[in-house]
Parts: sequence; structure tokens; C-alpha cells
Amino acid sequence: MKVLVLGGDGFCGWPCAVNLADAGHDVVIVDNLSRRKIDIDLEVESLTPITTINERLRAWDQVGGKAMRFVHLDIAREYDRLLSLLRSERPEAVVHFAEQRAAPYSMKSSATKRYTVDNNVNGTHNLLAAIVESGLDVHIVHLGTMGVYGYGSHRGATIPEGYLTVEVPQADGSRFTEKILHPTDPGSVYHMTKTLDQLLFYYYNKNDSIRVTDLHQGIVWGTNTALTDRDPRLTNRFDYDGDYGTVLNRFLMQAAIGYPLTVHGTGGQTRAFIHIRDSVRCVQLALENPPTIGEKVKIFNQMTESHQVGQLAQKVADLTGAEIRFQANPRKEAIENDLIVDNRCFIELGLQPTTLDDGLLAEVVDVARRWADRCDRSRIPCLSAWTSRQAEALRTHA
Ligand code: NAD
Ligand code: USQ
Repeated sequence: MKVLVLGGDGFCGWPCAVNLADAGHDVVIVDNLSRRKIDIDLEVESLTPITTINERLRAWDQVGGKAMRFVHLDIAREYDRLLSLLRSERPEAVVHFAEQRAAPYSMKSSATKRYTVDNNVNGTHNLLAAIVESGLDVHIVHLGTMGVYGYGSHRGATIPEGYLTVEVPQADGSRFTEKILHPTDPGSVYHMTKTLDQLLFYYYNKNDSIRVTDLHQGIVWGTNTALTDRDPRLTNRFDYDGDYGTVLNRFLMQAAIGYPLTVHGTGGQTRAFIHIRDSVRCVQLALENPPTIGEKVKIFNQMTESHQVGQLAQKVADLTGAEIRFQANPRKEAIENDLIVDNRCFIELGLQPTTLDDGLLAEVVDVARRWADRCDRSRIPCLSAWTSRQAEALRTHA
């Protein structure tokens, strides 16, 4: 099928695009390269050296992959070009990765908060409005986040896949049951934009019958897939810095370079995880199993396992001998939470989860060791504080 991959130059988008091309789909990558520009602004680079998008595509051609095309376009700001692209390409599906995705970056300043909201909410809304205006029937597969549900208030309940059945009491004492979107509880401006996306999908699905699958994805770890490993020019990015690096990849990189593992607070935070290879596979499964016209937004919990941050650090320390250092938490978040997640939708579609085994952890440590000299240690600390109180704690414990 013809698929536009919005944000297809990014960490999740690039391996996904090559996987879809490899599976025989006709892929057009759409990206404004803003992630590369943010690296320049932050004066940091992916730990792994990544080639330009055009070099990536040339390399993909040379290793015999089914050709992909690239369109440089900002989906949040270039509405008319986005609409023309839809009209000329007439895709059957759009995979939407094109958002500012780092919580710490979104909390750095008013400017980054405003950018994250403008970029993410406008981008998603432009896509929906353009699909309606084009008159095309396009299935949107959106990368959302597990963070829309929030962390802390579930009290042992299993988080369902998007919808919660509630009982509503009536004045006469009777009750009716209804399935509603699970209440949201975002933990950063970035996560808040994903909760807004969710409402945009709900509305356009109800009003215009737009077909949407919203993937509530956990923290992605790992770096390459078998396809991006085919040629060094296809290498995927590896973020390690305090703004864009995510927790498990950071711990593995820190272990590789002999930097104490940076556990925030008590390490009692529990989060959902998924390996990049499973993330790629899930997007393909979602694309190939679309909702029917008139079906409400499909929501899948795209995660394979939950772990407490402190226990993850211990696991990495046991594997590598790394030291663990507990730090003042720059985030305003629950110091401890449980997280039980229903992920049956993907399992029923045939996903065989890649679990966090020592072999795969060691593989990431090896990648990080290989590129250790590219690491700027001064960029490792997480300095983006959620409030002035957290900023003060960071200063006191520095
Ligand atoms: P990324 O920053 O590496 O990739 C995002 C890509 O989108 C970049 O190439 C960027 O240039 C592009 N982009 C951003 N705004 C754009 C715009 N207005 N127009 C065109 N292109 C634009 O992020 P990622 O880690 O690949 O994440 C992709 C998606 O998956 C995000 O929406 C994110 O919220 C979601 N997600 C990521 C993770 C994770 O752990 N990385 C986990 C859960 C969900
Ligand atoms: N943390 C540490 N030490 C670190 C970095 C992080 O203890 O060095 C802690 C954080 O305080 C937090 C947890 O680890 O409690 C997760 O942080 P993270 O940066 O790995 O993940 P998060 O900010 O939630 O964001 C990432 C992606 C985002 C995606 C989200 C999925 O950047 O795009 O939406 O994971 S989820 O967490 O399931 O909401």
C-alpha cells in the first residue's frame, strides 16, 4: 500500500520506514528535519553517527531495498503543501511520528513549551483537516504515548487499551454503563500534547469518520533493527543527552562509558518499555489491520513490559559493574507507582514480544562502547526542571 511516514527521519520513524519498504509498501518519508536542527541548537549529536536523509535513501537503494522517496515538509506550518501532497500521492495510510517527543525538552522554557504545543497540536490537526478536505479515505496510524494515562493514580487497576467502562449514576438511582476515553493525566507539556491529539482523533473520527489507530507507546529502547544494520549509512540515531535520551538507553550508554547511572529520585517510577524492533513490527501490524469506516478510534497499548527505573539501573549494574547514583529528580512526578497494562491487541495480532534479556541489553552497551568517543559527558545530566522547586533541588544537590 502507499504510505506516508510523517517524521520518518526520526528514531522510531526511520527503522519503521525501511521496514515498511522492505515489506513491499510504497513509502514516502515526510519530515522537516527539525530533530536534526534541535541537535544543532542543543550542541549535541546522536551517539551513533547518522548520515543525511538523502544519503540514507541512497544507501537503502544500494543495499537493494524498495526505493523510498523523501519530501521536506513541515506538517505544522505548511498546510497547503500537506494537502497537495495528499492529493497527489493519494496514500491509503499515513503513519504519524512527526512531533516534538522529549518531555525534558518540552519543559526547558516557555519557548520550548510553546513550540511543543504549536508543533504537535497543529501538526496533528493539520493532518486531520487536510484528510477531510482531500476527501480521501486515509487510515492514520499515530504514535501516542503510554504517558496519556498518567502514573500514580491507578491503584493496582489494569490500564485498558484506551477506553474505560464507567457506571454513571442517574437521578432516579439507576445506573447506565458507558465506554469513555480513559481519563488523561499528563506529566509534562509534551505528554499533554498527546492527550490533546487523542481528543482531536476522537472528534474527527466522530464527525468525519476518519479511520485512526492511536498507538499508546511505552519508552522505546535499543537502536538498530536487522534492516538498519545492513549498512553503516542506514544506522539509526541514539539519543543519550539529558533532554532526548530515554532512561534505559541512557543507563546502557552510561554503563558503557563508565558514568554512574543517573537514577532520578528513589527510582520507584515504573514505566512501560518496548524494544525498537517490536515498535517497528507493531506499526506494521496496525497498518495492515486497519479499522473499518465508522469504527471508533482503535487504541493499542504498544508496550511489552513494565519496569521500575531503580530496578532497571540495578539490572544494568549487575550486567556491567556500573555504579548507581541517585539524583535529585528534575521532574515533578510520583516518587513511586505501579503500572499494570493490558496489551492484548498486539499479542492477538501476532506480536511476539522481545523481552529485556541480557543479550539485547549487552548489544546496546556494545553499540555505545563503539561510539564512546562521540559522547559529550557534559550533556548527560538532566537539567530541565519541571518547576522552580525542582530547579532549586538540582542546584542544591549539584
Ligand atoms: P524523533 O524526534 O526522533 O522523531 C520525530 C521526527 O519527526 C523527527 O525526524 C522530526 O524532524 C520530525 N518532525 C517533528 N515535527 C515535525 C513537523 N512539524 N513536520 C515534519 N516533521 C516533523 O522522535 P521518535 O523517538 O522517533 O518519536 C516518534 C514519535 O513516537 C513521537 O510522536 C513520539 O511522541 C512517539 N513516541 C516515542 C517514544 C520513544 O521512546 N522514542 C515512545 C513513545 C512514543
Ligand atoms: N529517568 C531517570 N534517569 C534518567 C532519565 C530518566 O531516572 O537519566 C526517569 C524519569 O524521571 C522518568 C522515567 O525515567 O521517571 C522515564 O523517563 P524517560 O525520559 O525515559 O521517558 P519519558 O520522559 O516518559 O519519555 C519517553 C519518550 C516519549 C514517550 C515516553 C513514553 O521520550 O516520547 O512518549 O517515553 S512513556 O514514558 O510511556 O510515556
